[in-house]
Amino acid sequence: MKNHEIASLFERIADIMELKGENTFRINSYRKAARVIGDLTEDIEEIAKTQKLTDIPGIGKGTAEKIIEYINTGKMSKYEEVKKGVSEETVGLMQIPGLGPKTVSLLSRELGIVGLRDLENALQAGKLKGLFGIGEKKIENIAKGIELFKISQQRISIGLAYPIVKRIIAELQRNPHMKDIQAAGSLRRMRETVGDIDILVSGAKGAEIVKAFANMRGVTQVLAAGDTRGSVRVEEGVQVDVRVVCEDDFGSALQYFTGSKEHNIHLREIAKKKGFKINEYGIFKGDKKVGGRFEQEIYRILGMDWIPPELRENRGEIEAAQKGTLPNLIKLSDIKGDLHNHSNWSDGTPTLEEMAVHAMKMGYQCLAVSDHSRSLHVANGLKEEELLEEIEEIDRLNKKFNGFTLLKASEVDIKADGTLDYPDKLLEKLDVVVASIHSGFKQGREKITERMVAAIHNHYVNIIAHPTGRLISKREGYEIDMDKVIGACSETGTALEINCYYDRLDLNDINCRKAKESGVMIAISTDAHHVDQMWMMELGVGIARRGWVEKKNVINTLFIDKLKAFCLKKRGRNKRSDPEI
Ligand code: DGT
Ligand code: CA
Ligand code: CA
Ligand code: ZN
Repeated sequence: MKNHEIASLFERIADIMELKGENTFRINSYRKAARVIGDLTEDIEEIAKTQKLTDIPGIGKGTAEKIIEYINTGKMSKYEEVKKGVSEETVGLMQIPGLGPKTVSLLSRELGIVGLRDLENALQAGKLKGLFGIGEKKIENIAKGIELFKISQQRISIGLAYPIVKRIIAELQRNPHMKDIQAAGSLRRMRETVGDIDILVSGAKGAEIVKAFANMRGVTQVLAAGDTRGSVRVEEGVQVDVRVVCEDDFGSALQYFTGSKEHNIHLREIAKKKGFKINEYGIFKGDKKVGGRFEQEIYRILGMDWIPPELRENRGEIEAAQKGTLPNLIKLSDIKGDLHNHSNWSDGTPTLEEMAVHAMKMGYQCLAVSDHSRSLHVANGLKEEELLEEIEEIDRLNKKFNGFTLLKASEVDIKADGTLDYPDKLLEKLDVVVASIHSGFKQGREKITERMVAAIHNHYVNIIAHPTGRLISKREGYEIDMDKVIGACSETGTALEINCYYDRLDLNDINCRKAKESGVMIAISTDAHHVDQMWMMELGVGIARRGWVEKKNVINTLFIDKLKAFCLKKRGRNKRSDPEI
C-alpha cells in the first residue's frame, strides 16, 4: 500500500512550502490531503484504478493528478520542483518533533544550520540561546525532540510492525518448503516498540525459504540472504530477519530468539546449575539432546511452568514459574467490549451504526461511544445539547440491536484547573465517563498530578484515558506522579486505561503492573477513530499481559450488567447491590 508514502510526500511538500514562506492556503490544502490519505483504509492504488480519487473529501483534481503521477512513475513532479534550492538535510530537520518549518528557517537564516549534525553542534555550543523567539524551554524541547527522533529512526511502534509480520507470515506460509513459522524477538514479547522484526521458520530447504523471503512483496533492500538466515528492509523502513532451523530444533530456537536476552541469561544459569545446557539447537544433558522440538519442553525439563513470551523480561517470571504462581494472563478472547471510541459526531470517521456493526462482528457485547467534549474544538468536541442528541440517537439504535449495546459515554476533557468539561448533571446521563487531559502539558509534574487526581475524585469519572499523554513517535507525554494517580484510582474505584492506539500504548507495562498490584481496575480501549483501528485491541491486550494483568483486573471483560454496576458504584447509587468484581 502506498498510502503512507503518498501522505508523507504531501506533508513534506507542505513543510517545504512553509519553509519557503509560500501561500498558507495552498500549504493547508496539502496538509489536508496528507491527513485524508493517511486515514484511508482502502489501498489508494485500488481507488485510483476505479477513478474515484476525487470522491474522497479533501482530494481535488490537482491532488488526484499528483497521486496518479506518483502511482504510475514513483515520482511527483510537484515535490521535485518544490524542493529545488532546499537541501535534503534541511527537509529532514523538519521531521524532528518540535521543529517546524518556522524554526528550521530561523536556524538556517541566523546560524547557517543545514542538517542534524549542525543543529547538534549549535546546541552543544549554546548558540541557540538569545535567538528571537527561542527560550530555554524551546531549547530543551529541541534537544528532547532530537532524542525522540533518533529513537524513532531506530525503533518502531509494535502497532506498525504487527501488520507487517502478519503479511510476511501469510506470504511465507504459502511456500511448500515451510513447516513452522512464528515471529520471535521483541515482537513476540509484545514490547511497545521493536528494533527489528525476527521471524523463525523450520524446514529442510533453508536456501529456498530464504530466497522466497528475499523476494517477498514489500522488500526494498536485501541485506543478506544465505542458507539459514536472511535479512531485508521492507517498504515501511524496518529491518526483518529470518532464521531457518530444522524441525527438531524449532522449539529451542524459538525460545532462544524470543529473548529477552536477560531472561535467557537467567534461564541458562538455572540450566547450568541443574546440569543442563540450552542453546538454539536444544536442551542437552552432557552430549545428549533431551528436548528442543517444542518450547514447552525446555521450561518443563528445567522444572518450571511454560512462561508466556510477554513476561520474559527477567522481572520475576522465572521464580514465579518455578513456584507455579505465574499469573493467568488475560486473553484477547476475554474482551467483551471497547470503552473508548469516536464516531463522526466528533472527530471519528464512522457513524454510530457502523461502529456498532463492526463491534458485533468482533464478537463484542458492547461498545462505548466516547466522543470528545465541548472545549476540544480541534477534535470537534460536542456541545451539551449535541451530546444530548447523540444520547437520543444511541437510544434509538439500541432498540434495533439484539444482544448488543452501545454505551453512552464521553471522553470528557480535564480542564487546566482539574474540573471537567461537562457539568455533573450531564455526566449523570452517561453509562461510562472517560476523562483525559488534552491541554496544558507544560504545567509541571505537581500541577498535572493534582489536576488528574481532582478529576479522579469526581464521582462520575470511571476511566482515566491515556494517562501519560505520550505519543511514541512524537512526544514524551506530560510529567505525572503515576504512583499518586494509581493511589487515587484505587481509593475511588476509578479505572486506568491502556490506550491501544499504536502511537500511544500508555499505561505502559510497568505502570500496568503497579496498577494491578494496587487493586486498580484496568480498561483496555482502542480510542478508535475508524472501525479499522479497532483491531488494535490486540496491542493493548499484549501490553496488559506484559503488565501481568489477568482477566479479573480488566473491566471490559465484564458482562454488561456488571460493567454498568462498576460505573454506578462510584456514583454511590448502587451501594446495596455491590457487584462481585
Ligand atoms: P529489538 O529487536 O531491539 O526490539 O529486541 P529483540 O529482543 O528482538 O532483540 P534482537 O532482535 O537483537 O534479538 C532477538 C532475540 O535473540 C533476543 O530477544 C534474544 C536473542 N539473542 C540475541 N542476541 C543474544 C545474545 O547475545 N544472547 C542471548 N542469550 N540471546 C540473544
Ligand atoms: Ca528484534
Ligand atoms: Ca534481530
Ligand atoms: Zn479518545
